[in-house]
Amino acid sequence: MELVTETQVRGKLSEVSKRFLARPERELTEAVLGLSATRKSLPAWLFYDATGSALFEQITELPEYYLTRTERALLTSYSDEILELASAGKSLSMSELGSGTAAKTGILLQAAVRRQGLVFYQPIDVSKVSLDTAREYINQRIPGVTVLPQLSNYVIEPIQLERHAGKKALVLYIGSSIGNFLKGERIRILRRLRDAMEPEEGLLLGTDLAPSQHKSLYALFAAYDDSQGVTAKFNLNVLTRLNREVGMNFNPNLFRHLIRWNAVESRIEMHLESIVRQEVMVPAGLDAMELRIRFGKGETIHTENSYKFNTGMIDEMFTAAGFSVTKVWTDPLQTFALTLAAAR
Ligand code: AVJ
Repeated sequence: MELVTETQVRGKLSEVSKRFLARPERELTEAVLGLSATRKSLPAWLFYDATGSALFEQITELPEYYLTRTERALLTSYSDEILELASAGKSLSMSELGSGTAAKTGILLQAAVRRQGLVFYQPIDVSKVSLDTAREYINQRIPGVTVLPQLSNYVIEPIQLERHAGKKALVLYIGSSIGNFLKGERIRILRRLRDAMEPEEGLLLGTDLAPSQHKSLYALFAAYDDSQGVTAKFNLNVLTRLNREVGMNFNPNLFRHLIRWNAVESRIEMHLESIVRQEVMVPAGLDAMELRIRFGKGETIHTENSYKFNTGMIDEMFTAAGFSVTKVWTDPLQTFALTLAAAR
């Protein structure tokens, strides 16, 4: 790999893509480019194929994964207040980035139906299975909601919010999904979202919070390295996905799930550590040039960042992206925050 230039890698990958890929080549090109870099990494959206999406659902139910249940409790307590502040007397429609199966969103949708009768809901996600699950779940459980699913990767594709005459949009970006992105990326995503919104429309953002006197680093570690090994499976599944979709030949048994707390960056990092010195192949395209990805023993692929926020980080991010904070809700132990912000 060291001997090949990035242009060669890109050229080569477009051949690989044409032959092997069902997905847009741009996405997997990004994935394999990450493996070709000196410090190997993969984009976090790669986790969410059908298997990965199901594993993530399992994670959200783990006793160690406090994020989902804390956010659910906040939504249960404050849905009415959130909708009251977001609507400012108008009727709302809702769009959600990274909706997954929309399990928690049901709480807000139910509250919205109670307020205004009918609600349009646009879940936006990279996972087809999750969108299907979301639509079915909502159609069965919450009459009054019209679900308009959109299969899209909001990280790299344009963000298009469904507009409805006479409705004010409320955008949901919950689950601390934004924690997957670096500071500059976070601002860029929120700015693109801001550009799709009208002034005064609301964005409800869920963020996991940094360790404090109430929240131990130990709890954070447990959340990302659970005793049943579900998170490890979730992490390792990206290798299986690359084998299937790009035709690579990873042996997942030769990698192990590894997490690190990066205090300087205030983030949990997930890595896959190569337990032996080894080589993995990206199969040859029409030019018959194979890519070999070499791993030293103990070398890692950085597969995910999960940023842990404080109020300063949240304020700064919203300001930079063209929003002003309306209100913040947190649990008593300050482990998780929901922030409502208005587009300026
Ligand atoms: C969906 C990005 C919020 O960072 O906590 C769960 C993904 N990674 N366990 C998170 C995840 C490992 C999750 N987010």
